[in-house]
Amino acid sequence: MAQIKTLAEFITERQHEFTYATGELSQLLTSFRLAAKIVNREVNKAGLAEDILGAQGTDNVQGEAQQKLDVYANDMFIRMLRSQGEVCAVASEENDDIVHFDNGGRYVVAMDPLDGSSNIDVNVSIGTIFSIYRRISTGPKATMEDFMQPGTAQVAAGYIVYGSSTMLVYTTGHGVNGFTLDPSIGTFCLSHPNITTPADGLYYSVNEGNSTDFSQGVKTYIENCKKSKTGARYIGSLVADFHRNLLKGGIYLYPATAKSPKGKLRLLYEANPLAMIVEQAGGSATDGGTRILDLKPSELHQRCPLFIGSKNMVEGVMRTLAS
Ligand code: FDP
Repeated sequence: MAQIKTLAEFITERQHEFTYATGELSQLLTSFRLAAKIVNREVNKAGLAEDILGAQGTDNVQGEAQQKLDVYANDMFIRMLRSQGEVCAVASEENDDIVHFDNGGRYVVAMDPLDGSSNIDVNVSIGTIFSIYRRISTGPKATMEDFMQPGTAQVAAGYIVYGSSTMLVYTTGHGVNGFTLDPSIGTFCLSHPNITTPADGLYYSVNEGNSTDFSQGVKTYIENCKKSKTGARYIGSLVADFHRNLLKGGIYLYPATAKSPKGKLRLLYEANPLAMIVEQAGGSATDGGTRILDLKPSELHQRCPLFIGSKNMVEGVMRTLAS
């Protein structure tokens, strides 16, 4: 029988790669590991449980209707991060402002607790995305300065995809590894060691319903994809589309539109963590002009255009946009 390696064992084995105190990374990732299992349980019964399924009746800071599971997932991740003690503050898609823990923790987390939430009640994959930074401010509480660090300062980033199986994928800057939740034992097991993304992808993922709003460069790139018979895949959950392209090779595009002139996706907890992961896997991420990880944030919920995936495809879109 092949030897099983659990996520907990893997983190312990690889914690020497972490620049800071070795136990800290285990604690940080434990929060996500535990909360992911609990959120996964709720996601799986969303089709049955009427009290969980459906809109909560409030709007989040982006003006989007919050689904009940968004709120549940947000509370769960925050509770787990607070209990582990390494994180002193969280920026979440679901909270207008920074959530402080007042515990002296040395890290801050930016997260989208349940991404692709419009797919919850139709049984389509959704996800969680997280980004971890070392705190740089020195006062009693974390400040905006801690969250305004560029993506290059991330010490770890990851996502969980709740799909036909549930996977946790993360990086600490030493490659990307993926773990699949074995529901029979309730444990994440190493299933995708050392993920590398193909340099030439087979798929492009974009909401073409918005295409009349796209710049001429983006339109031309999409036309070129069609001419070269590149397959189209769009799930409408960033994590799921990204994960698919990471494994198979492809590009995800969310350019500026008339409705979202700065792009729709959020820099801190969508673009940056996925950009760190894709680069670690050999791919690229850009906003169309600048490498995502070099962008200097100025707002907690800042949006940016996103072109992310296989290296040659991202280079191709950059060339087309520049021509
Ligand atoms: P959602 O609004 O359902 O939460 O993060 C926002 C996001 O989903 C991404 O997960 C997804 O890729 C994108 O928006 C889908 O946007 P469109 O419906 O505009 O295509």
